[in-house]
Amino acid sequence: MSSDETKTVPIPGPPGLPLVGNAFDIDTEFPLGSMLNFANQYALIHELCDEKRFQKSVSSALQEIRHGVHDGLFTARNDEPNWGIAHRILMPAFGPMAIQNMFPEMHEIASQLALKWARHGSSEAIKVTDDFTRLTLDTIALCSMDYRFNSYYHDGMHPFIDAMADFLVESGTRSRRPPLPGFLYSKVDRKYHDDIKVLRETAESVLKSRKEHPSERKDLLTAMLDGVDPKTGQKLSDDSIIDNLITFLIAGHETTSGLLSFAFYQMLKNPETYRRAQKEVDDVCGKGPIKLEHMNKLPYIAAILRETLRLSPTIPMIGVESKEDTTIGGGKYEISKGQPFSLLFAKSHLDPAVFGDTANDFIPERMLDENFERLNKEFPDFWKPFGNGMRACIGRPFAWQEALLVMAVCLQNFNFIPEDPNYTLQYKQTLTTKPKGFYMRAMLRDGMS
Ligand code: MNH
Repeated sequence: MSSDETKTVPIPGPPGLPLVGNAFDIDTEFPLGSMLNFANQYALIHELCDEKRFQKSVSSALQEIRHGVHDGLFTARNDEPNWGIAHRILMPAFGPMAIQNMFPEMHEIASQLALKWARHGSSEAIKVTDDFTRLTLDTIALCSMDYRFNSYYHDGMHPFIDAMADFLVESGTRSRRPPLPGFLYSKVDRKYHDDIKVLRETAESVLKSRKEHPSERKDLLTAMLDGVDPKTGQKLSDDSIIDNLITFLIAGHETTSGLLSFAFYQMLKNPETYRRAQKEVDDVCGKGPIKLEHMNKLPYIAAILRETLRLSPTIPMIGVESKEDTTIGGGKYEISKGQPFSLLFAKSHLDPAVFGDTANDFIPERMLDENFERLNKEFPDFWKPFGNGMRACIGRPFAWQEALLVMAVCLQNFNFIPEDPNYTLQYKQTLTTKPKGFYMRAMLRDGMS
C-alpha cells in the first residue's frame, strides 16, 4: 500500500481511454456504463477543474461534430479566435435581462405542450423524452431566432430535426468506427453530408430572411448580427453565425429535454418529492398563469432540478487536457502535456466522500439553496453538470428558466402517473443521456382548464 503512494501509475481506465477510445471495450448502446467503474472520484475531478493547469479538449465526438459547425462556441478549440469573439459577443445575450425577456415565448411553447396533453387525456401514454424534446427544440428555435418548428403538430419531426438527430448519432458513431476501407462507408457518409447540408441551408435561410426583414427582436440572432467584439472590434462572419445558430439548436435541446425527463422519472419514483413540488407550485402560483416573478420563488423545484442533474448529468462527462507535463493525485498519476482525458461527472457526483451513504439516493433537500452553497464551499466542483470554467455552459440561465417554467406548468395542470409502476431507469446515450422507454400518463387536475 504505502510504497504505491510514491510511484506513479497509469490513470485508472480501460486501455485506450479516455477520449482516444478503445472502441471495442465499450458497450455501444450505453458506453458510459462501461466507463463508470474506471472513473475518477471527486478529489481528482476537483484537481482537474483547475483552469491554470487544464483546459477543454475537443473530444473525438466533438471533432466529428465540427464537420457541421466548425469552430462554433461548443466545438472550438481553446486557441481558436472565433471562440473568444463569439463568447464575448454572446455573453450579454445570455445575461439575466435577456433571458427574462424570453419568458413569454418560453411560456407560449410550454402552454402548447400542456394543451396537447390535456387534449390527449389520460388514455394515451406520453413518450416523455419525445415530447420534452419537441418542447426544448421549439423553445430554443423560437427564442434564439424567431423560427417555429411547430413540433407538436407533427407526428414525425421537422426535416431539420431529423437531420440534426441523425447527424448527432452519426457523429458519435464515426468517432468509434472501425478503420475499414472508405468505400464501405460511402452510403452513410453521403447521408451524413446531406444531413449537414439540411442543417446549414436551414440556418442560412433564417439568417437571410432576417437580413431582408430586419427585426426589433432582441434575440440571439440579433446579438450575433449586430454584436461587435469589445476586444478585437470584429463582428461575426455569416459562416460563424450559421455555425452558432446550429450550435444553439444542438446544445440547447437534448440536454434540457433529458433534464426534464429525468426529473419526472425521479419525482414519480419518489412520490414524497412529487407532492412537495406540486404543493410549492400551488402555494406560489395558485391557479393563475405562471409568471416570470414566480421563477425565483420555487426553491424546491430548483433543488429537484439540481439533484436530478447530480444523479443523471445529461452531459455525463467532458474532455480536458493538460497544459503541461505534470502529475495529479498527489504525485500518483503522471500526465504529459496535451494528454486528453474525461472528467466523468456521472461518477464524481456520486462520491460518498461528499454525500455519505445516501450518495445514490434522490434527496432534493440536500440541494436547497443553503445546503447547496454549503456543499459548494466545502467541496468546490462537487456539482458540474454545466461544465467548467470559461468553457462552461453559456446557456445555463436559459435552460434553468425554461426547466423551472415547464415543471411549474406541468405540476400546476396535471397529475402524472408512471405508465409502468415497475419501470426502472434505463439510459439511452448519444452525445447526451436520456431515460430509455420511460412513459407516463397525465390527468388534468380538478378545476383546471
Ligand atoms: Mn450547454 C457547453 C451542459 C443547456 C449552449 N453545456 C456546455 C457544457 C456542458 C453543458 C457540460 C460544457 C461542454 C464541454 O466542456 O465540452 N447545457 C448543459 C446542460 C444543459 C445545457 C446540462 C441543460 C440542462 N447549453 C444549454 C442550452 C444552450 C447551451 C439551453 C443554448 C441556449 N452549452 C451551450 C454552448 C456551450 C455549452 C454554446 C459551449 C460554451 C463554450 O464552450 O463557450
